[in-house]
Amino acid sequence: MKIVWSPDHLGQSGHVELGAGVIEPGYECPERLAYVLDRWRERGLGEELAPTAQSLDVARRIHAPDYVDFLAEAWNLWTAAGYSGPALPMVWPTHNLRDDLKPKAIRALLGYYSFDGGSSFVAGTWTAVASSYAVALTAADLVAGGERVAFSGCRPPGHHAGRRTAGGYCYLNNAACAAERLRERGASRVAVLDLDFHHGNGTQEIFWRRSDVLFVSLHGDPATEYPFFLGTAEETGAGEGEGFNLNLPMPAGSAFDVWGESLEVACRKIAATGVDALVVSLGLDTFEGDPISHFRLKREDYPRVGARLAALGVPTVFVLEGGYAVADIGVNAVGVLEGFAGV
Ligand code: Q9C
Ligand code: ZN
Repeated sequence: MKIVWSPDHLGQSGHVELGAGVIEPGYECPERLAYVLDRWRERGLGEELAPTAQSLDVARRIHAPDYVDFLAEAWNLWTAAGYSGPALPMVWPTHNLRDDLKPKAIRALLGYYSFDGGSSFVAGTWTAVASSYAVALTAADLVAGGERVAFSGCRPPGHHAGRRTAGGYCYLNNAACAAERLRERGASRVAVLDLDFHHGNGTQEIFWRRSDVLFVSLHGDPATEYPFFLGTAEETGAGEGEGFNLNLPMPAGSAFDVWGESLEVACRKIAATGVDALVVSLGLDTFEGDPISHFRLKREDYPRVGARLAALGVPTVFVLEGGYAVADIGVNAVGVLEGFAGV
């Protein structure tokens, strides 16, 4: 198996997020990928590749082009306005405010292009975001070129990023871009299976009206879990995309006996739909020790997940999403991959 990663992910450090009553250091920290790489090497899983150079064309189709431009410019606009700390949004065009007004002030643009206070910008954010995107596309290229499976060591993650909104530690939607690349390279239908604890609201939004990309998500019930405002079972897609969105929310506290049943439902949906390629949004925040999430998967559950996915028999791109029990993310991510490989 091959892993793609870039040291440019280190640019995303020193950022902050809005918590409950506090501004806190980002849970989505550089050590996360370091632990994955350590475990990858310890287990001798295979070759490490740098991403190949990637144009932003796919990002500009999956996202609004002006949003991609904004991500690239946000930090420069922030410092040009005289600010120095992390750029954090603070006003959002919700409900009865106008979302068709596009202000000029960077303080306002941060809210215009986000849905929460989880995705702040520091000096190295764009470098990291662009590298994370290139990592996912490179892994998709490996699979399009005939590899059975590839792992994208993405930082920052992507599944909360919508067509024109950052949020939940995400900026560009790496998994959606990987799916789009697989389509472009000949797959007639692709499934994105989102196993992160949090609903992949961005990926759902992006493919909502499309039948060529099936989106299936296992996640904490939005009635009590982030991102709260999307992810119910009744959301099934619209227009051409009707029937190509499947949400499987579960109550906080769910362990593998419940979660594994949902995985089975998800895998059967994917098999019944028929796809040429699979993108797995691999969040490890389903782990019992995760500090901000509320499922109870154990270390020994992760290889079983990988084995079930391999049984689908579809070329697969794994894309790293969340997982904040930092010292456990490597063992759990690599556990999925080893289960997939059958070692
Ligand atoms: N301040 C991903 O797993 N809310 N994003 C956390 C603590 C945001 C998670 C509350 C959770 C975002 C990719
Ligand atoms: Zn998550």
